[in-house]
Amino acid sequence: MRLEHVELVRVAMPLVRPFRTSFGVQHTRDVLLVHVLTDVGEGWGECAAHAEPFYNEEFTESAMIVLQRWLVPAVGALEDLGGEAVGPATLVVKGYRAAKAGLEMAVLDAQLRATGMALAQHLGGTRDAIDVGVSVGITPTVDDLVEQVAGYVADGYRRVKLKIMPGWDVAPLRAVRAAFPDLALQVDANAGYTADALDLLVSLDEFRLLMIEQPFAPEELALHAELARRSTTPLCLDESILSTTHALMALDMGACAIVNIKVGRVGGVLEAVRLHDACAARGVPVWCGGMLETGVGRAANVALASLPGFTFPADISASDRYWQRDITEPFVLRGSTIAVPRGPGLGVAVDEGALAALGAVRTSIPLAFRAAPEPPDARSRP
Ligand code: OSB
Ligand code: MG
Repeated sequence: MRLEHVELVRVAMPLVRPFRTSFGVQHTRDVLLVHVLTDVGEGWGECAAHAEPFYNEEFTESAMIVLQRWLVPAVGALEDLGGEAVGPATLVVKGYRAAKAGLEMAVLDAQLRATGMALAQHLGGTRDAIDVGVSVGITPTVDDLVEQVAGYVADGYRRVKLKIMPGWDVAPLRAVRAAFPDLALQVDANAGYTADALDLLVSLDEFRLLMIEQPFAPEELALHAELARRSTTPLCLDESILSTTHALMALDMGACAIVNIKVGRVGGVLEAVRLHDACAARGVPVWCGGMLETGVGRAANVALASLPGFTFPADISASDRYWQRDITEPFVLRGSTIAVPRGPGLGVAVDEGALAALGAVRTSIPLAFRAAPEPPDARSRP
């Protein structure tokens, strides 16, 4: 298989409600899709980078530049392309894991569509439906939060993650826990706290949380380990874990007991599977995180979460929790689960009409760097 053409498709997707975290608020998702045409057919991938470098260093426009200048040329030069070749071919580029993940996803989609195999099957998935939860942003008031949580519980979600930050932690948790005494509840701080909050974070033990996700900055592994020693609530890392190696280091240090695995944060679904396998070998539970993906990235997340080591509910909610109209067929909630697509590749079809209606901007990446075919040998001409 070889690349014949690549285009980047950027589309502003309005969220059904604003999503506020410790690093800011989003009203619209700046979505970047990677569309590859190969000699065996097309494929789609999604780059999970956000419009701003507030979750991590990457952002949509930086990802576009890196894809155009280095990642697509490196992969376009391969004659024997397959999903597993994308990581090695782009290793020379440091970071930009969401951009790499988007390109790898598109190549895998094309490859698997051509062979008729579903991504979940290719990755070693063992379930046909996955347990999912919902991630609830910071709201203007505690009453608004309780009302939103009630709506999601009524929809069928049985695990709720609340975003917290300094000044928005004990009071909202007390109110939600009082309203839903038995709800599976966890929190995510997106690195919003510093060492002076250790006592406060230990005090969250009273809310019987499933886990606390990433309270401190990504590099503060020792501080996470200190909190883990002092509190009974398990710690989970998100932003700190960029690869399997990072996860093993964090586990060795006692900095976490649970790992959030995100395709875009670790550089692609194949590294995500390696990370899953390494954690499974140590008996460490993992779960699949989300980055407000469209149906394209969501399909990859669902396939990944069908692997056996994903034991906590995923941050993969139904499409209608994010979008009025998704750009693929929507993922729907059945009970508290989402079905794993069975079709070839990602198993979803991109709705070109939806992309056009949303005013998607398409940028073609020329493959002109590729050597022109050898001219026929002059001596063999008549
Ligand atoms: O930290 O898990 C996170 C969304 C964007 C960036 C970071 C995070 C999130 C979420 C939402 O929590 C998960 C989802 O529903 O996609
Ligand atoms: Mg998180």
